[in-house]
Amino acid sequence: MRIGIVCYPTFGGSGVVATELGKALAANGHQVHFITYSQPARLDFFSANLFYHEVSISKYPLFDFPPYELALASKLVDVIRFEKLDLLHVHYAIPHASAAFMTKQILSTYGIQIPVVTTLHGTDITLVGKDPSYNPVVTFSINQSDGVTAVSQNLKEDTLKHFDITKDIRVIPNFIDLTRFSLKPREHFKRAIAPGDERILIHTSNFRRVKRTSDVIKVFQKIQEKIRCKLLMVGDGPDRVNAEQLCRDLGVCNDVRFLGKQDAIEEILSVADLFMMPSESESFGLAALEAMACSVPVVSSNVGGLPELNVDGVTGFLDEVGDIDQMASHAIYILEDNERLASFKSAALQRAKEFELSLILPVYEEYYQEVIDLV
Ligand code: GMT
Repeated sequence: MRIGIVCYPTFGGSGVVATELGKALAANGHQVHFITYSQPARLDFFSANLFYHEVSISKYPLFDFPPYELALASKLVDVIRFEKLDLLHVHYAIPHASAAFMTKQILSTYGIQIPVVTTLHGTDITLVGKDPSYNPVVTFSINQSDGVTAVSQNLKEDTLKHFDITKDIRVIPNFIDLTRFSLKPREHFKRAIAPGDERILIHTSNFRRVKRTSDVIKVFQKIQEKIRCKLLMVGDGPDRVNAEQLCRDLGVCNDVRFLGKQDAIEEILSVADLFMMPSESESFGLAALEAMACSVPVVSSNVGGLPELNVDGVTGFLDEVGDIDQMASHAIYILEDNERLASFKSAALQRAKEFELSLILPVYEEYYQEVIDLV
């Protein structure tokens, strides 16, 4: 197939899923065209089947807000016509699903029909999409897509609760490439971080409010009262400065390292003993899956799609949002005993294997065919 993929090119979850899916489709013989405003973060190698088309937005003094959606739709019309694409897959509804609708309308004037699949990722529904200023457009453009997928059953239910959706939504979970995400022997790095053989905790995110990064620090401080440990904070975003300040206020700075954005996240995960994800809302929790694939158990909140990934008491624990004490006591339970830690680690890896790329890729391929046959 010749497939167009639209996504945010950033390190964020939806961009990562879209890019990894595109790479895997290309490796499976499909021709994949990424259409976005800059080179996707993980599109970092050459493949004969991979193409990247940049959406350029011209600046004009009249525009306080440059109309990206229009520039994207124009680019899509151009790429679909000239590359003769069979299907367009847009990741994250806003504004990609409505740009796709506009594209379909324009292409119909050329006698071209392009099937569109929209994948809902999370905040496009749970935060931004629900906002009354976007809701009618999001509802309309989801209903106009030829296929709609959601990354968890919970996100599907949330979408049906908050929007008047007439289309069937197919649940296709996030996936993981275990050839990349696996435990790597990195003893030298471990010794550098934890010279006294302390346990290593880790959090990776975009440091947005929804991630509750201050809870990570508060839980860490409580764990430290019982267990010698270090904390790695990976990523960057608006709440990083608050998290750093909180470390100072709580006097834990010497044991917390802020590493910023990192490419080789699997290397860092390989030295970790526990991953923390106390999010306010999380439609799937791809970062937690990446940790589990590197044999790292997860203490997370029990919201959104997290219970569909993290098995309470087996691969980690699921606690109420903001319940610092319970998260700390569950983390201590996992970390205080070597044998118990080993069994949580092994269960985390076993669970991650259920989301292996090779299992999910054919599901997407079959779904594409189903949508193409329908149109
Ligand atoms: O996690 C983020 O804030 C980024 C966001 C995105 O769309 O880029 O991630 C969402 O999509 C990921 C991939 O499907 C999911 O694994 C994340 O759980 C989801 N984030 C939230 O729901 C907060």
